Amino acid sequence: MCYKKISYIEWGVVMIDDTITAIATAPGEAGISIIRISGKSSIDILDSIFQSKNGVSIQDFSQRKMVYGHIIDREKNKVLDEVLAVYMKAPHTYTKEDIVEINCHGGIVPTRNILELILRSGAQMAEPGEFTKRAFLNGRIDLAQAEAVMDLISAKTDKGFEVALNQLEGTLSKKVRALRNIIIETLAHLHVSIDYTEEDIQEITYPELLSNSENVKENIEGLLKTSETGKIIREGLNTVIIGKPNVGKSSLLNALLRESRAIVTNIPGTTRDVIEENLSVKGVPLKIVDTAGIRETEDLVEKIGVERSKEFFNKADLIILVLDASDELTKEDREIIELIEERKAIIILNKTDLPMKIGEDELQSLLKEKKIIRSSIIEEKGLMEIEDEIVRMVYGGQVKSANNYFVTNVRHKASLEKALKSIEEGIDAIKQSLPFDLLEVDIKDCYDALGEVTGDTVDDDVIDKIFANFCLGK
Ligand SMILES: Nc1nc2c(ncn2[C@@H]2O[C@H](COP(=O)(O)OP(=O)(O)OP(=O)(O)O)[C@@H](O)[C@H]2O)c(=O)[nH]1
Ligand SMILES: [Mg+2]
Repeated sequence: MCYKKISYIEWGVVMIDDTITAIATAPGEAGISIIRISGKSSIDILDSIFQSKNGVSIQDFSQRKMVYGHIIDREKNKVLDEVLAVYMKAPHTYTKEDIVEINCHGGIVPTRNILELILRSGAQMAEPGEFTKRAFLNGRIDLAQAEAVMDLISAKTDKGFEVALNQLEGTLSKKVRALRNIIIETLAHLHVSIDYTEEDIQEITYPELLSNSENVKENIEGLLKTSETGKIIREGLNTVIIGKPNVGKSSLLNALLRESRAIVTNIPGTTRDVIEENLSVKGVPLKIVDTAGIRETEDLVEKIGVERSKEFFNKADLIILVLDASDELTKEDREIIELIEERKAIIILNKTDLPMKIGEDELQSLLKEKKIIRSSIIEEKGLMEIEDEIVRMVYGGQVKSANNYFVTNVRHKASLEKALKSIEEGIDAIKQSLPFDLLEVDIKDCYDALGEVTGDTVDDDVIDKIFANFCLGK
């Protein structure tokens, strides 16, 4: 029995005829593994390989009920494993198709043997992300929601997970759809105005067009504004700790990490190369780099370290400059302060437990508007303020709890930028009172670009590319 893959479009719904299977859990030794089957034949396949304890067919049990039994290779008359199996009927399932899940013993042998048996029984091996792709093609979720599934799995921080979960629940999609609805109404009115000029129909006016389009434009800009934070939530904020030697840079890294990662000594030039670490500050993921103190040096190894520090400095999103309060401002400090003038930076005045020598007035005048945080890493003071400031820098002026959607995906960002460009061109055309059929093109382009986010207007090859990045069994 083999189910050939035939897809055809019927009433706008893609019907998929073949049944797919994959191991849904991570490979290797584990308590249990789960093998998934989805498609028309999944329940028949389970029936043909599963024997419940009392010999009753699985189909005589109600759906969504875990049934205890064994997987039997009937051809070889061999028991493959002791399992719990469940079936779920379409359409209220992950893929909107009939789904089977078999919980077997975790381990390479039982999972491989059961998977092989399912394949022999007529299922096809699923491609990466194919279960989620079916959920999309069968209309249960849109493309942005499908992408959120992958983000959920790969999220490294609580915040990343929370944002992905919101996206999965459709927060971003809803916002985009609302904008598309405004546009479609405008387009409809525009159409009528173009096609039925002779008749007694209220034509859309230029001021009306302008106000609708500007509303759309502002909303797209609002979404795009979240993308900088969105990128950080997804990929981490590139942060670099700089300062002259011996000010406490490595001590700060260790304090933020809450472990002794970098060597700390009172010898200037202790850190000779960059040290990279990932950490989460109140849910904000940071890719943080502790650098070799920047100074003129003849030591070759240290020289290379200083050069590498400068490279990291150049590409950082956020700079944490550490200064020593117990020392006077030096030429090195002044040079570094000059370097960060145009950059997003947090200034830390460390070693405040020692007698102050630094000229604070001069320092503040050099730093202009930049905020100075006092700390004594050794006495564990100021760390909370530093963490709060990092979070504040990331969210900018935005109140994070009020904003539960962020554009985290570069594909979405590109589509929104395209939509923005089209609506801006449309607005220009409206302002010049160009003919309706010319405006219509720009407004329609904006509508289509927004549709790319939710997958309403997107090419098949884009869809294939997106799902190819998923893991197998999802
Ligand atoms: N009194 C005092 N000493 C501190 C403080 N923070 C760090 N130190 C000490 O300052 C010295 C240098 O600290 P590090 O963290 O190694 O400094 P660094 O900036 O990484 O130094 P290099 O790697 O050499 O550039 C160590 O002896 C620390 O214990 C502080 O808040 N107060
Ligand atoms: Mg150091």
